[in-house]
Amino acid sequence: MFRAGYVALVGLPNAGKSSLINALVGQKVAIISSKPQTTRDNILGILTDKNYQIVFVDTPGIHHSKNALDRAMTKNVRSAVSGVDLVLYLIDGGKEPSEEEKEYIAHLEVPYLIVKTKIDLKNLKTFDADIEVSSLTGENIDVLKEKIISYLPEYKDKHYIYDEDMYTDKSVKFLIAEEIREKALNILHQEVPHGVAVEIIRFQEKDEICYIDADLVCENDRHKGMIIGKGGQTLKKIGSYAREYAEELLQKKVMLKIFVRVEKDWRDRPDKVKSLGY
Ligand SMILES: Nc1nc2c(ncn2[C@@H]2O[C@H](COP(=O)(O)OP(=O)(O)OP(=O)(O)O)[C@@H](O)[C@H]2O)c(=O)[nH]1
Ligand SMILES: [Mg+2]
Repeated sequence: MFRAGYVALVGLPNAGKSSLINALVGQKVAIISSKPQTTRDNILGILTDKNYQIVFVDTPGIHHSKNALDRAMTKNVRSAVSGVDLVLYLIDGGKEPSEEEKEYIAHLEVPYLIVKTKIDLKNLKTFDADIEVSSLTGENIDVLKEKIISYLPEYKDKHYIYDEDMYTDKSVKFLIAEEIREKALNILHQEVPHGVAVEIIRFQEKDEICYIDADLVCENDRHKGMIIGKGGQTLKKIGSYAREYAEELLQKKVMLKIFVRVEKDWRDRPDKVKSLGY
């Protein structure tokens, strides 16, 4: 029997959803950072084997809506949860689940597993979970995989929802834009990261080389200054890490130019949020 279906990863910001999806798929499909609210879109990570295909949906962390971007993210979570075969509800092993979370879980209308994450950490809290994992060490990832498969619908013949060799639904362009955002998130501090978006404005791939121009969008001139850094050092660092990733992904030389663009308070403007792809 072949099994195939959809599994959504849901939980508070920073619970470890993107890290777990990457660990399950065995490829980097989603960016990760220590700052909450890293993921903004629903991102698919696809794991195919001869007997199954699991389509994982990474989602933005559940949080209260403050601006147009937050509202778009909340909508993404809601749409991810409807119609899947299984929800993995992730709880950071170092944090006690809140009443609000328990209530959210109780109201889920699809089968779910509570997954306690980051169990490699010290000082874990004790709470009930269906499975405990570490994306960092890989502990229990295979056990979780087997459990997940048992929830998926069965088919007599091979039933691929996506091509066998696809590991994400996102384009190379999207993956590179996200990588730039990840590097920016990891290098920048305080309030800057949340107001950052990336737009690829030129993507020209030739046999030997790929030319990529990207706009790193931020909310005001002060942030722009912080992103560029003293003598352009910060932006240079972001660019060189992201270029390394792009060269690995495309298997060719990449000329990456990043420009910093200010879109005044874009997160409060629904039209801007939409035009930036959220
Ligand atoms: N020690 C340890 N840290 C982890 C593990 N999984 C994730 N983390 C860390 O937890 C932080 C958040 O991880 P993410 O995977 O980005 O979390 P997320 O739930 O996708 O966060 P949002 O996209 O903001 O909702 C990062 O600093 C990760 O490195 C783990 O198994 N062990
Ligand atoms: Mg994430």
